[in-house]
Amino acid sequence: MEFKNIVYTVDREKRIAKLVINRPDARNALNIATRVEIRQVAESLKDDESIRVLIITGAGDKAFVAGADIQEFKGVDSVTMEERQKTITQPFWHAVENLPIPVIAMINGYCLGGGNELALCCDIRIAADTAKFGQPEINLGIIPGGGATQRLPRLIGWGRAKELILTGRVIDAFEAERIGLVDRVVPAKQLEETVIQIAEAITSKSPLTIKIAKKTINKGIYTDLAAGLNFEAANFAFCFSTKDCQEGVNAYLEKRKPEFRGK
Ligand code: CO8
Repeated sequence: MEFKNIVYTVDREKRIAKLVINRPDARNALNIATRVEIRQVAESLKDDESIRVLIITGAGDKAFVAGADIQEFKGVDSVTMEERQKTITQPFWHAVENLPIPVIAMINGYCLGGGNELALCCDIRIAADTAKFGQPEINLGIIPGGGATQRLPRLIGWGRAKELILTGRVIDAFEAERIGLVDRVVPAKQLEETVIQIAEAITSKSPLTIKIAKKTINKGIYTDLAAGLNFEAANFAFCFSTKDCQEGVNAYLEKRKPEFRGK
């Protein structure tokens, strides 16, 4: 696959893929072409058993993603925007969020608007201490359109989400960690190393069980507790039909390291 707006690399040995949004001069703003390219990668990873974790980050040290590309808002009417949402933007979020493998957002600078919404579609968010977060759409006379009105309150609570969305306030990485918007903050120089460590911890497990765990958690985010618990019970039981479960239990009892095969 050839890309103009992203750099996509794969470490075959580690089974980790890395997607760098590569528009540093525009603070990695997500223009339409970038969204299409990221979606292409996500679609290609859906059935790729050889990759077990995807890392998403931004080029340079200034921004993860500073939001949608505001240039592409100029002169757009609501009919065109609705069409764009349906055909380009919503399928893009959906493709990232529903990837069967874990996705780690490696947040290395401004993480604003659609950038924060992209991070919200990832499973784990690790930030450099220099990163900054916010939903500044209100300053442009719009509301968030990439899921922040729905995903952000589910992650950090209604009150905090409303404060960020209604004021457009930009917060630093430590506040983002305190309110649960990011999972870990590390010195900028240690960002990549930390993310790789987490990715490797994941790739050392059964890829099958990892996928089941992610799917089960995601189902629970968007459903009621009873349905979520039923889904968990069914998936927990399903694990007992896998070879990896037999291997994990036997390895524990035999006091050795398990060798998971994803079956
Ligand atoms: N869109 C387009 N260009 C951008 C964007 C952006 N979001 N952010 C920065 N740039 C450009 C600037 O225009 C500037 O270009 P130029 O050099 O040609 O003038 C260049 O990047 C560098 O920017 P600054 O000089 O402003 O750099 P600073 O380091 O001083 O500031 C900031 C960085 C704080 C990130 C600042 O650029 C800024 O406030 N950017 C806008 C942030 C914003 O409002 N984001 C929300 C956008 S709306 C949105 O995301 C809605 C999402 C809906 C979902 C749709 C799909 C993704």
